[in-house]
Amino acid sequence: MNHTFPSFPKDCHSLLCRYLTPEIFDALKDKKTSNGYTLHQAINSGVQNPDSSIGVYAGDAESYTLFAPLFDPIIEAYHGFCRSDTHHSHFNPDDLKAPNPDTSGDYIVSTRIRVGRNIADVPLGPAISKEQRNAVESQVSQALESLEGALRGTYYPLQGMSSADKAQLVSDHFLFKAGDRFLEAAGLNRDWPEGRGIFHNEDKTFLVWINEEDQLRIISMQSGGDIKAVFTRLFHAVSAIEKSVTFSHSKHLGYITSCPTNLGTAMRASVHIKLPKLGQNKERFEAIAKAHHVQIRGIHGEHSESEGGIYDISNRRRLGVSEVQCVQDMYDGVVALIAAEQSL
Ligand code: ADP
Ligand code: ILO
Repeated sequence: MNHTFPSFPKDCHSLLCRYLTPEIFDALKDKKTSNGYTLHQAINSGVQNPDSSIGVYAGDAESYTLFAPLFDPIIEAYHGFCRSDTHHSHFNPDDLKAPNPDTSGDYIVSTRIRVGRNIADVPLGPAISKEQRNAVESQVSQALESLEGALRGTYYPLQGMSSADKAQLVSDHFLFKAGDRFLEAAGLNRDWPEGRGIFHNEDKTFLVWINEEDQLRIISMQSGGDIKAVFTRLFHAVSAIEKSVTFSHSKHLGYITSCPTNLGTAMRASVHIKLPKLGQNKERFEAIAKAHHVQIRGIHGEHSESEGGIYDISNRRRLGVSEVQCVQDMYDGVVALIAAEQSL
């Protein structure tokens, strides 16, 4: 354990840097969860990467209570969700009001909705052992390979996959990238690529990443803007997987995830959308995004840049809002952004 208070550069804006005071550091620096996860491990990603927006990762559900003096203000700042609040789920596709906002196909390239999940009573990725990770891979891949109908598919382990296949899956936006420096410093890339892989159905509209930032990332995606169809497929997929796998969940924080930004619903609903004119007017773009609780990312995942005026627009809030509300946030933001683009 490193007992020295970390130093952050002057221009550091991470929530870690904002909320880690010397008092909190001293109170938590010698604590360890029952899986042996320490404060040093929880903050290492943000210490090594001062350009982090958040900077912390949990090693298990217990991290959120043991290190609460640090995690609680970060959770409140990101989600607007307080210690006394309770998270409620509402994952019913019938209640989503989201007719395709772009029937002409001029703006929305594709729609993707994912949720993160982790297995109950197993440490999260930053604290998991190699054996536990491999056991998660076999349990989850077996559960997935027993799915039927439109969800039927095959599991492809990363180990043994050709470099060309990997590169193609990444560039087609189906597979996670290797070597993320934020995950590296969080201990999430240990033993790479063993225990990691991707499951997908034949037409790649239903996919599951195994043992990336979370043990499962359950994904529904397709071309165009039929958001309701994507949400409905995800609902059926999650319900089918839940029949044989029990996920880590708490009454207060909803689904437990390694990054506090994903707690609650663990849902990120996004579109890849062409907004070349708004892209030239950053102030207006960001103001509309902020007003509708949506986040702007580049099209090759978080921390990537836009290409050809295409952006990734997704719900920002995930905790203290329901699954239906997450998608509704994204939908309302997209409708407003299309209207603004048309007006320019
Ligand atoms: P996450 O969704 O897990 O937060 P990223 O932002 O890293 O992760 O995105 C993961 C991958 O999903 C990237 O390849 C990204 O381009 C792709 N992706 C995200 N949203 C869409 C979308 N609406 N259409 C197509 N691909 C998408
Ligand atoms: N640890 C990174 C990423 C935070 C949010 N995104 C994800 C993928 N969890 C940071 O603090 O910038």
